Amino acid sequence: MDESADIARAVVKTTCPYCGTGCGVDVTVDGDHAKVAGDKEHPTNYGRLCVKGTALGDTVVAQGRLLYPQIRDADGVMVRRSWDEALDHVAARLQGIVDEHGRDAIAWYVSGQLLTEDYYVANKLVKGFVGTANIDTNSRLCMSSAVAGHKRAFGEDIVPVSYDDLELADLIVLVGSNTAWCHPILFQRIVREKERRPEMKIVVIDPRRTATTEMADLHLPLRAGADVRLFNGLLTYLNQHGIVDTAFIERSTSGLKEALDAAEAGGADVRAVAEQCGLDAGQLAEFYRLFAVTERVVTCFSMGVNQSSAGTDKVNAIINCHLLSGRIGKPGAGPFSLTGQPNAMGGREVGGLSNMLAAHMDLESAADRDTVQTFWSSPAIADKPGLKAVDLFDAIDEGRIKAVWIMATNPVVSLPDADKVKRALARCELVIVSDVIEKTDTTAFAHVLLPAQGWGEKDGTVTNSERCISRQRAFVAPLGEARADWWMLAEVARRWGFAAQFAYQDASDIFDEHARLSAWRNDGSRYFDIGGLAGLGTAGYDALQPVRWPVTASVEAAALQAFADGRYYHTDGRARFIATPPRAPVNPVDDEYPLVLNTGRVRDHWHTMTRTGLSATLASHIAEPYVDLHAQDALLSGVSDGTLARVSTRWGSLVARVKISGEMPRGTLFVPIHWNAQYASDARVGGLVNPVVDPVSGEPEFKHTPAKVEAFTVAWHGFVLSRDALPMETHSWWTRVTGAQFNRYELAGRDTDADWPNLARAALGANSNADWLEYEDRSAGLYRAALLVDERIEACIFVSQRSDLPSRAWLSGLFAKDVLSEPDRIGLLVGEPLEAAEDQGPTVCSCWGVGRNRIIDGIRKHGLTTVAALGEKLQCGTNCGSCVPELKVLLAQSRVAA
Ligand SMILES: Nc1nc2c(c(=O)[nH]1)N[C@H]1C(S)=C(S)[C@@H](COP(=O)(O)OP(=O)(O)OC[C@H]3O[C@@H](n4cnc5c(=O)[nH]c(N)nc54)[C@H](O)[C@@H]3O)O[C@H]1N2
Ligand SMILES: Nc1nc2c(c(=O)[nH]1)N[C@H]1C(S)=C(S)[C@@H](COP(=O)(O)OP(=O)(O)OC[C@H]3O[C@@H](n4cnc5c(=O)[nH]c(N)nc54)[C@H](O)[C@@H]3O)O[C@H]1N2
Ligand code: SF4
Ligand SMILES: [Mo]
Repeated sequence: MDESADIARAVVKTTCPYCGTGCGVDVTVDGDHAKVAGDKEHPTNYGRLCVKGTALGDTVVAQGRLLYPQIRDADGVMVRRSWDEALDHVAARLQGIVDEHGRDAIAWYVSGQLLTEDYYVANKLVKGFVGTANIDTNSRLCMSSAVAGHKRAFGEDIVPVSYDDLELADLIVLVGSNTAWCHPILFQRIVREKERRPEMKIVVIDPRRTATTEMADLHLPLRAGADVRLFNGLLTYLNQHGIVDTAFIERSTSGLKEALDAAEAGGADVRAVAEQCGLDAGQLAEFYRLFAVTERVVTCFSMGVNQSSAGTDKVNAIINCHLLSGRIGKPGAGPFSLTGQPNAMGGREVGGLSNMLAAHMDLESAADRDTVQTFWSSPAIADKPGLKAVDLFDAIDEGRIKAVWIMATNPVVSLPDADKVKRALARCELVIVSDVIEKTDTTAFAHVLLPAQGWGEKDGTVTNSERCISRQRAFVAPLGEARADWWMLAEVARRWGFAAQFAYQDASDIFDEHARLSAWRNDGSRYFDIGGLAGLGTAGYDALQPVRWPVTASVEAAALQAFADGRYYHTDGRARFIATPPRAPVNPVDDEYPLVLNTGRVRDHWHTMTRTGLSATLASHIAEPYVDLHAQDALLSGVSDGTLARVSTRWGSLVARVKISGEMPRGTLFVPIHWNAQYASDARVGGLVNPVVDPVSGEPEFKHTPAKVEAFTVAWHGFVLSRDALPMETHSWWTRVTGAQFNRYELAGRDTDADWPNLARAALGANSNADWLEYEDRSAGLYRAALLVDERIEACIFVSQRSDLPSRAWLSGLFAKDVLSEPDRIGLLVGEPLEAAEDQGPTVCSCWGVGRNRIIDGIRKHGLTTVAALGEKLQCGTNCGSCVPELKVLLAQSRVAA
């Protein structure tokens, strides 16, 4: 046997646990390090990975893991217990609450980050054996408007487009989607196709300028919330210009007249529509024209559509246009809801939402309930929809729900009106949390903590945005006593006397049952059918290759494009046009709260940072919580770039760094969703978001809360870099950033007469053989110091009355050195590098660690004008491509400057 065969055997093929793009990953375990590469055979990414995927190895670590079951004792202290003790406790306490208050007094709140097998067992246990539908999921915050829109239009939650269709399209419309940052590999596929066929057009509809809009032929910066108006206008326009597939409409749809009437009610003239959407009429007309003249159009949409009090109507307003023009069920055409979480789609297959039943069946249908209950041999089945996420936490707050089991989600950070969520959990009799991480904003409220297996330890399947099922395979042994989420649930079921119905040996048993249920009493009545994957056995399941559903026994049915036969899944087999009269966001701005708070994602962090927060590579792109706003609004609010500001709404407030990126339209703010109490003193944006929801889907209006901005005045700004972790959480404002060889703390304080030399010594713990470099200018409020041991830097601190402190990137570089040079030491005293080249500036290309200053310098020095030339010279942008939009901006800015 040669060595290469050994290495080949050690590669485990699995799936990236981040976004719904669903990239295949090859993992090689090398000692205690997991080496990660793109899977060249996976039909999603063909070997590519974005920054987050590439840095996955950094997150397969023991740091911060929840290792053992714990129960809170009478003094409020979490105490380690055995699995048996913990599960006995959970089963008995839940049973006790049901006996006393009924089955609707307990609830589950689960997640699109569970594997399909976990998700299936959770739904089976709750809906079929507890007999309540009080199980909702964080997909309510994410995909529920798309689900509701699909069900209204198609009769079933079906995404009719595949990634290949994007490459076949001649026009791609991206609505409310920052695809470049949130679905990077999918976006790279679009960009590459655009390079191959420059005549292919990309239109982006988003109030903000983003990395995605940078790559577009046309950007429509519409007024927040105006999407229904815009697509109603398009429907009218298409109708007026005869872009109407009459044969298809007569054969396969109903409801057109009502939809057209509702669309036209707002005015049929493009200029009027443009004005209502806050758009330039010429640009809007250009979009309408492009849509009208292009047969192959895919409209991708994401959270700017779903997370709205008119989210479901936005979805249907988009679908209406595809139905009218017959641009659906054909190659390169159709509406495409991009899923957020890795298994958002799998969750929908198993009926994860509180108003759904397993295998795309309906909770409200007696026949479907009978099908599911008979298949499960279950004693009871929920017969009314359970509470949706926001209502569910209200019910906890009001004491109607007395116990909740939270799995794989962090609601204290991610729900709207999140301070209320805190209050509700503090009041709740029994809070059970299964998580992989010990300390989160939510685990702080747990009475019982159950350690779940992390990404590298779990086995099962996930389904991505294009309905492709991929295996997630374990490649390391579970840490501590971590167990699969499905196992915890099945063990509780066993304690309730349902051992026979939950007798799973491994994930393949569960998948098999799920596959069989999807085909049972189906006969083509439900499009979701993976009966062809039943009976795989453990070996077949282990070897399962990525496959798109449906996978029925009949090969022809599976190969057909969804809706190609013009058949839909309402009982009459027709699709529905839905009338969508436009509605403004529920809470308008007013004099007190004059700005619209928009919230969303940054490129290199994932949600509440429990995993991406561990990676220094990922932390270096955007290190701190920030509020982005227009220069004019900043002026009116009395704040300036780089200072701190308080952002407040009627629901709560936070403090973040002001950023004037030039990307925000007047009257709007953008705050990222990621920072929370583990990483910052006061930056949890969920506390500010209004708890308004869409009336059909129950999805929260995360993108629109009236807000105001004020200066957060501090006496000093500072930061500390230290090889040792230090307790820095006492200052007025702080944020913690993971560094490669150090911990970084950004600080600010209101105390005016701090004795820095003493404070620094106390904080950094100078020992006797340490070398202490120090500079202080009391009158200017300046202080800096560095601690050296054996010529190596151990820690440094910089304090100033002003916020423009020395470059952290330069100082990070010093921590990589074993011996500091003379110029390094002088630089520390002067507060800046002696040679400019030492300061890369903030990271732009995380894959190759290339900073802003180096890129600008490269452009100037070598007269570079293209992204390709930059890549050749500095490597930036040549791996995952996520930074290409930022490189383009830097190239453009340098051209302007020149
Ligand atoms: N890097 C990264 N990637 C992720 C995630 C992550 O945490 N980090 N999370 C994943 C998950 S779960 C999800 S759901 C997806 C989300 O992916 P996206 O939906 O692409 O991301 P968001 O940043 O939430 O919001 C998208 C855009 O909607 C715009 N928007 C706001 N209001 C409106 C409006 O009224 N109309 C329109 N047309 N647009 C509007 C915002 O300005 C924003 O640019 O990302 C997934 N991918
Ligand atoms: N303001 C605002 N809020 C938002 C959004 C927004 O755009 N704006 N977007 C919303 C959307 S789309 C989403 S999807 C949510 C996401 O919000 P959350 O679901 O709350 O965010 P995550 O940080 O992904 O939380 C996942 C938790 O599960 C743990 N975990 C990871 N894997 C496993 C596992 O296998 N088992 C178990 N038991 N635990 C695991 C992680 O450590 C983490 O604590 O946020 C929503 N909230
Ligand atoms: S695009 Fe990036 S985060 Fe999303 S699945 Fe692929 S590698 Fe993971
Ligand atoms: Mo999401």
